[in-house]
Amino acid sequence: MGYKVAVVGATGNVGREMLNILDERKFPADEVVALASRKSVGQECSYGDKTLKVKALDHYDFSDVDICLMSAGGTVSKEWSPKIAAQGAVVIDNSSAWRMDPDVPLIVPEVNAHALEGFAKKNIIANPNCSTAQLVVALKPLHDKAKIKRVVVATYQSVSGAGKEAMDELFSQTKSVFTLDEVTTKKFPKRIAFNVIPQIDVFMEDGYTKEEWKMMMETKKILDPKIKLTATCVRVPVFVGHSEAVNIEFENPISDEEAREILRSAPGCLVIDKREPGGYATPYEAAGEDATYISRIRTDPTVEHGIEMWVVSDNLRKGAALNTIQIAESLINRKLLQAKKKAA
Ligand code: 2RA
Repeated sequence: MGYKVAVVGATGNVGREMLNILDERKFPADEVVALASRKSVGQECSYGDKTLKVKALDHYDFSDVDICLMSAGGTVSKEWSPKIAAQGAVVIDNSSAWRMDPDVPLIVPEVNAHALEGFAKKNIIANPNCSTAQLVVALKPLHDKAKIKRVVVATYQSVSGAGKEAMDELFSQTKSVFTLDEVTTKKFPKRIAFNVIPQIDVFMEDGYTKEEWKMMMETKKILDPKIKLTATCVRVPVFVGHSEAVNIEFENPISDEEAREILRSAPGCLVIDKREPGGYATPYEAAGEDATYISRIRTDPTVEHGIEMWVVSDNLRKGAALNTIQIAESLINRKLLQAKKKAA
């Protein structure tokens, strides 16, 4: 017997990608339902060769749903995840609402699938922020080898991380530049076309942004609370794919050759690292793919044991939808989730 899966926020960038990936990976679902807020009811979403009509979240009975994939933002998740979980569906949430809750596991399956064991406390599992997910996939195998002390990361994040309207804004601003029309800004604090913006999410009291804080705190929760991390998160005019320049300081020796070999065989990682023009990954190649691409691996000679590298991934996939579905797959593979008996 297969599972009944609900996708909440099915009309958004990540929700649509979730439906694609469920189909691509032949997720063992007998039934998939697309849910969203009332204003999206009746819209259509593709799931393989089927078309799903969107239903309203607030009228839905979750009592026979096994897995609920949530991508409807923090406010909706705060209200709805506990209600859905109380009806016996395990909620895998893509928002930041539950990530730091000590009773909610924050999971990247290649890194800490073992932490899933605690999910039953709230019946909610959190998916990390996109920029954290790809980072920890690349850090974990190196941490196992040489123990990471400190990470300094600068991100180059695509506009799709900020949703569909943000993608539309990059498109329309770019068009306006060419047609000499006025460039109007709504979603971003400054113009994004032909520009970069050193702010993602709101400012915190200490001058970091919330996105930077999330990278710091989530890396500690997923990988190791002893790792010190500082980040500068930047929005760039790219539609899909986040890039990161990552500087890592280790406790123990590790050469760039060793790091490259370790990453070559690490789960979820794909090393593209020829030291020649174009011998590295860019978001253009990563978009639509599952892997976390790692390039420009080199020794940082300014510290005792340091490695510098470039990490790129599709933020809508590994950074969101794919990771969510991999979490569901891990629950099933670890026999932590049985399909409910459905009424005939
Ligand atoms: C962004 N990290 O790129 C966010 C999305 N979760 O804006």
